[in-house]
Amino acid sequence: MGGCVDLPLGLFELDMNNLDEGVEFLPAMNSKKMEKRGPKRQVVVTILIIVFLLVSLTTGLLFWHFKYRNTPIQKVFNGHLRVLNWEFLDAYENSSSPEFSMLAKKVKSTVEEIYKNHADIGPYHKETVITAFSEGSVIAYYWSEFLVPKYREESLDRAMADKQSLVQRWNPRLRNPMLKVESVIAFREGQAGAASPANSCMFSLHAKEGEVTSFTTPGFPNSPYPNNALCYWALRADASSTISLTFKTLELEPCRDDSDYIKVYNSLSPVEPHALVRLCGNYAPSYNLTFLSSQNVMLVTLVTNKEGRFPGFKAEFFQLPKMKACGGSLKGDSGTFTTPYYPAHYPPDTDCVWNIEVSSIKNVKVRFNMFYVLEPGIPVSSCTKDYVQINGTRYCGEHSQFVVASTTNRIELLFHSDQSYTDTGFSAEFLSYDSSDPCPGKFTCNTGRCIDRSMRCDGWLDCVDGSDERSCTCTEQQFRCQNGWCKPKFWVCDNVNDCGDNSDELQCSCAADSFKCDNGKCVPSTQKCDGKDDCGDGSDEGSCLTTVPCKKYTYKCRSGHCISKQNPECDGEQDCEDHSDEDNCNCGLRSYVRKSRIVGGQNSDVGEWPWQVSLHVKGQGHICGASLVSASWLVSAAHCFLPLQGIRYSDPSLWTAYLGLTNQGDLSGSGVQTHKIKRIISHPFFNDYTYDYDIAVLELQRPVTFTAVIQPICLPDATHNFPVGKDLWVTGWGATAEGGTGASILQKAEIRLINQTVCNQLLTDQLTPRMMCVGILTGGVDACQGDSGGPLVSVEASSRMFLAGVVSWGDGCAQRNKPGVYSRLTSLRDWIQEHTGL
Ligand code: 4AZ
Repeated sequence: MGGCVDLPLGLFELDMNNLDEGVEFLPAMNSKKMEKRGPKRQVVVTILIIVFLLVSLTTGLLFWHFKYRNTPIQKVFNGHLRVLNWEFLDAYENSSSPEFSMLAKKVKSTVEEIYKNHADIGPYHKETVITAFSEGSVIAYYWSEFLVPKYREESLDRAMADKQSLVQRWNPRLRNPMLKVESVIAFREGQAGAASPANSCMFSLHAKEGEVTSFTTPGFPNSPYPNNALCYWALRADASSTISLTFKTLELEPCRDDSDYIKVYNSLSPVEPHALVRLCGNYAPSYNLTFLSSQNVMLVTLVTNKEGRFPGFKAEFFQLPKMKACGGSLKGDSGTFTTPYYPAHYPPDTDCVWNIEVSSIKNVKVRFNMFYVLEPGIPVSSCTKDYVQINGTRYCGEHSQFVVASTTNRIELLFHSDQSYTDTGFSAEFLSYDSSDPCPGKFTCNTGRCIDRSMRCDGWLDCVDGSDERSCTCTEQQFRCQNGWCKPKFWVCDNVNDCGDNSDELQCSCAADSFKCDNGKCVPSTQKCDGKDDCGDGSDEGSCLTTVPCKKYTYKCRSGHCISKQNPECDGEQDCEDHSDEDNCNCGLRSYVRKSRIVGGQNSDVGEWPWQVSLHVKGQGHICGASLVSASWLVSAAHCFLPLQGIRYSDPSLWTAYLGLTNQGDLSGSGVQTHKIKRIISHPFFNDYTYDYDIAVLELQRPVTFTAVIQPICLPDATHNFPVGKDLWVTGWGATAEGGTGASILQKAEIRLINQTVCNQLLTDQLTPRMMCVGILTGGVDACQGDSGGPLVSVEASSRMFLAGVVSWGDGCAQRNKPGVYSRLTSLRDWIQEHTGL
């Protein structure tokens, strides 16, 4: 035995010698010994190797067979079938009733029989459970579990997907079947049932004629919904009805891949092809969350993960008669029409046709004012699921206003929704037009849309196809882009590609060995990150990411060390060794991830600007805006507190701050908090002639409670850089036109930061370093009287919003080349810190 063992070892050594020169060969005398015993030993070795190989092969095969080929995988299918020869009883809605159990038993054995007769299904079927019944005659819902070897999985999937074969295999076989079934449909289980929840709940609700039925997540609104939960709400209506379901409030965990979610199905089976919507996060109260079913059932599921505390939802549903038909024939010069139940989500599985006809001497066009026909995962180029079709062209997705014109007096419009995922739909009007003058008094876009003549050649694309900006002769104040468009000269070299072909930014590029500063200046590349502010705005010392000597433009960590990264505060990255750049960052975020898509114009949605404050004076109503920067402090403009007509506006007892407010007409609305002011500190250098240092901080008598509609805005560091050309948002209840009255609904406007030198020229040298100009130089968008003191905010890294300015003054409102002037927060930041500690 000893020799036998020696030999293979020797072989290995030989092998290894080929690899490693340091291993010695066996001595010559040993090899002689081996030669002598050679033939017998070789036979033994060969047999041993063969045996070894055979054993390995068999083990491998067995291992593969059991582990991969034969080890069954568990698969669950959700299905439903229609029982034709059975009457529906109310008791079938209660799964613990004897009637339910009796029918469930029959359906179960029918399903089992169907499976048994199918060679690709029967052998792998483990269990079927009947979960619910609904009317029509009787629809039974069930799930079936299978244990199937991997190599048979595909054929099982195929067989289960073939509803024809499932029914055919059943009916002819039984000469006298107790249950006549059809439409046996099953789908692979989606996520909803795949979880292994610790908490599950099941509710069954039937709509009552003429009544609205409410339901909520467990514990709502006093305690959060459970973690690790899977809850079902089976909603039913009478046989010839459909269901309208509305989520009145919805506050779930913010959306992530594995976050909590609810799904609504147009079926009592949680199957993806019948899913209507998947919702997570938090929706503004005005967001339309109404869904329609196509039949008399709906299923709501809630799937939660193992952590988080969120309130959940409150929902309502009622039944309504099944829609008979939609679409129809529309005649006349103009008219309006919408998708069924607009602005609720249109029902699935619906087809509508509108035949529109105007007077025979005119042409007809259709203008979509709202268009939301978006199906998740479907590119707008294909429109294979839900769509609108006009003259053979399909439209889907989300669009701002657009027009489809016909060259005759008729148009046929078709709307189709498939089984799954619905959206808000469209609201449209049809209009007759004269083919020789389609837009009387207006400019006609190539798409057929009519826009104001003043919008032609103004630098903004008002026609979606840009036809309003083509073939323009540029004015004195405009720059001609290479693509022929005319843009305001102030947009040249502002670091924004306004032309679309970047030609407005080309003449400004610096030489190859130099660096382009954010303010457009060129400095030698060697001066970048040299610790000196060569640009004058610190941009050559930004993003160097090293600890540097502290300078005016370097961010100072709490430790006293300075870093040269630009705008490091609250950007989600820890830049200071002591992480102080990411401290106090509970600010600048909206609570609602989805805001309303229906509210039009420049009205703000509830909770869209949760730091916006309305400052009221007793007997006078809203006077100025302000921004919430912490639980106890507001930032506003000093000029709001100047004495006027004998009234001492600097007296804090005159003022009341309204927080969480959107509509001035609803001061006691839900979510609104009122606070008295403890003290008003205006900047001591405020100059009521020049409006230099126009800033004030206000301390509240008691701290606010942060809510979904009340949140603080982030204060930028004094070194924060808001680059010229950046789009910023201004909000307020100020006048909507110069000399006009204030707005009732909080207004918002997107405006641009303008170069300080350019603006100083426009405003005849009235700017100081504590001011900045923001606006649209073509006019039309601006802050105005009553917006003063309110926020000018910038969306920064990690979507946080920072206070960039405070509405201060202007030469009128929204005039051409007269942008609004704002107090520059960064220049006044140290003073704010000194008085508020923030
Ligand atoms: C004001 O009177 C006012 N166009 C505020 C801002 C602007 C003009 C006037 C800017 O409160």
